Amino acid sequence: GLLTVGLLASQPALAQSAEISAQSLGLVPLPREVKAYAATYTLPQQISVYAASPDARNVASLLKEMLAPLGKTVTLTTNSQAAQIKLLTAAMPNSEGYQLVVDKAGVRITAAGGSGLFYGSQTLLQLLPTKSTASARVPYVRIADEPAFKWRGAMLDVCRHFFPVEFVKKYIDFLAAYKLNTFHWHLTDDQGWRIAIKKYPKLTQISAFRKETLLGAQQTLKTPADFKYDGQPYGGFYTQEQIKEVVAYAQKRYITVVPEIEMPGHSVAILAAYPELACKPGTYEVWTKWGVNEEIVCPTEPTFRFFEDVLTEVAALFPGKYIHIGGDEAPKTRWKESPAVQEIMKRENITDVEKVQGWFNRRIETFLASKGKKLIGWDEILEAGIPASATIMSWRGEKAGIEAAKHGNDVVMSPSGYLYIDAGQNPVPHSPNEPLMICCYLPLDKIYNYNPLPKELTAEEQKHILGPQANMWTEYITTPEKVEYMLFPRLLAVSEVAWMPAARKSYADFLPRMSKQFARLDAQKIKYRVPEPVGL
Ligand code: TNX
Repeated sequence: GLLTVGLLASQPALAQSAEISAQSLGLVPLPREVKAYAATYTLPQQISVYAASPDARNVASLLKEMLAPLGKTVTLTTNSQAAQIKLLTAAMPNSEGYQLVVDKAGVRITAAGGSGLFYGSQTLLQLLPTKSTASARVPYVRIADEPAFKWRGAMLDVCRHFFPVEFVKKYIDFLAAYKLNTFHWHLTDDQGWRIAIKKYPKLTQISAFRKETLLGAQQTLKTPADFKYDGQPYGGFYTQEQIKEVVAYAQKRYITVVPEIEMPGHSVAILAAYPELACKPGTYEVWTKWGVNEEIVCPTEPTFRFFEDVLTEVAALFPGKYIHIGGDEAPKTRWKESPAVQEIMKRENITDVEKVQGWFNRRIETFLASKGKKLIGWDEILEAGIPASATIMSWRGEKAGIEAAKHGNDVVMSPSGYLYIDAGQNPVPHSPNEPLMICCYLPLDKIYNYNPLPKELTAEEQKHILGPQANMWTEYITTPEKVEYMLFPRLLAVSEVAWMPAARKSYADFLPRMSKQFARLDAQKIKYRVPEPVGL
């Protein structure tokens, strides 16, 4: 394309070196256009980086951190001549795209803004040795790159098991290294509420802790006597200061944090602290099982007041435009029995109790809009009836996502059969080294070959597909090490699903590039799963 012509014309020096295969560089995700050459440029131990804009200076400070493990020091300069790495800005068709050129004049990364410069820096890092060495040689390259999708997400469930701030930051680093830009933080669920809300202190005093944790795989347990617990109280939460710290950390790395506050289902932890929000006030406990709980908040005025207060604090903490309101798995057992709900149905002229959730969502959506936020929710919110301004996260396959896109809603594709990375990595359930398998075997090639753009949609409708998202539910993923094990190398496949157009992907081509990344994971002491050799 034009980009190539422009780059070529300005880089006569490159033509003098023999070309080598782009594949041999082992880049993940594979950039859109790569030319690689046998010649190399050597980065000195003390690198000076040219950064003239605030975005470039931010990326330069990240480069400093990224290069420190290689024994390099980074200083900033505004003298472009003296710099080994130049971070340059120029108008580009894709705001997240970048160009990376390495030749005898050094390294030049050009992008429209900070995110592109950051992605170019991540690509540069992948071209460098993984360990500290005196001469860090970078192959001459000419790379032009841009993402296929603008939503490139991964979720972490911190409710079923809690993960400390330090690990949440590490998770964000993982996403950033593979050019994802959205971190969905699942902050509330039946088994624990994890975000401090100043107006409701009992959410952290009571809702954040459960009596004990279930041992063993729930789906194999038949009678109550089969259920075994560890007898240890379990929980945790993030203070608002910690939330701000994580948001700022992500923002610096061009990652938007989407907080999820589940409603009206997956809410029994709220009832444990505020039982007056139930249809029938009683005593409730933070749940110690997994699955779908019938005890949910009642869609009455005190509940609206509660969520409006909570969302007011949440909206102030998270600068991104989306707030995820859950919406999944909300059984209407209690609503059906409730005279208050019957009254609402009469008043609002609703004949099907399931549709009360739609009415509930619309009120929440209006409230979010008043705070300048957009509603996103699991695909159940579509069934309940939702305006076109809501975004749907399609998890029960792609059907709801397809329907929503046809309807004019924006969609994030997160079908459980392809992108639920809590699913087993080993075909044999409950094999040693694997966490208990919550559901199913999800092989790497199935993730890799997922195409977020359904063929059922026209080109116009496909524009509503914002992108894919992988989800890490943590019922049986109890520690940071297990998260890393379930995340790697799958994150690399997810990265190519999100960054590359389907037509350019090839699993056969991906595998050797993925293997080259293992040295990088080893250097960070990440305990990834080594996939079995192909063909076995
Ligand atoms: C379904 S996905 C759920 C989660 C579970 C997950 C386990 C979704 C919206 N709801 O509550 O953790 O399955 O894979």
